[in-house]
Amino acid sequence: MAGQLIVFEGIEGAGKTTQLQRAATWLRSQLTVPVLTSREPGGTLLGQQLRSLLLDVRQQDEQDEIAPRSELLLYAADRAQHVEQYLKPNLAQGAIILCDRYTDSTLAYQGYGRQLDVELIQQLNAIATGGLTANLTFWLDLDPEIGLQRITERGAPNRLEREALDFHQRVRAGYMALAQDHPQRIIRLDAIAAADDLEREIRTILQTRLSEKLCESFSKKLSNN
Ligand code: T5A
Repeated sequence: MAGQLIVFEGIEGAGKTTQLQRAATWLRSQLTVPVLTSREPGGTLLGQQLRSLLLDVRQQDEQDEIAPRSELLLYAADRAQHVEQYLKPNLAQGAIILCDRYTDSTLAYQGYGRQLDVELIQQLNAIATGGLTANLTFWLDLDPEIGLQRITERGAPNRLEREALDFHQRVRAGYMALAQDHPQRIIRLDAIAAADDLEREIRTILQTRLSEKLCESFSKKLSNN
């Protein structure tokens, strides 16, 4: 695969979307290869429909509550479509794709948060991705109490944001375990830092990691800025 898949992960309100957008703007100013952004769930037309099924608070209605395994399979369906229709074709063209959440979200939320079988989720991730893994993952690590406070200040929380604090604490513990298992791929950032400081830290890491991966002309441009 010619391109690079760079993923932003973390609990609710950790600042993933903020940092992903800033990183995309900076990379576009530095590189001549296409720099694309996407997200899960919701990176395709089918995914947008699945996203609304998954996150709409009306699903919280007790009679219509989404069962944990149904939830797992809906996220997997979103991912399979996203990989096939968007990620693989664009990576094959050499794009750098910055993606808001990917396979680690399912392990952290459905595996640790919902306490479904982690091995089963790994198998499902392998099926949904056809083996496509992230080249680099930024894990924005934040105390869930602070993340949820940021979300509440912003307004109407979605279905998962409404889960109890201990759910979000398990999710965070899941990310910790994943970072320990994949120290080369997953980089932990302390997301309590100011957005400008995090942006600088991410730029420095991208500069190093992409210079190693991309051809010389791109790396020259990256290191000169
Ligand atoms: N999910 C997803 C699963 O359960 N399984 C899966 O497999 C997948 C793929 C997605 C939901 O689906 C779940 C996880 C999620 O619950 P979403 O709307 O995409 O839902 O939710 P999030 O990805 O969590 O998006 P959020 O917008 O809630 O959080 P972000 O993107 O981490 O945070 P951001 O950047 O939007 O910032 C949140 C607020 O904090 C402020 C921002 O201004 C904003 O108001 N902020 C900061 N404040 C102080 N200091 C900083 N450094 C700040 N950075 C941002």
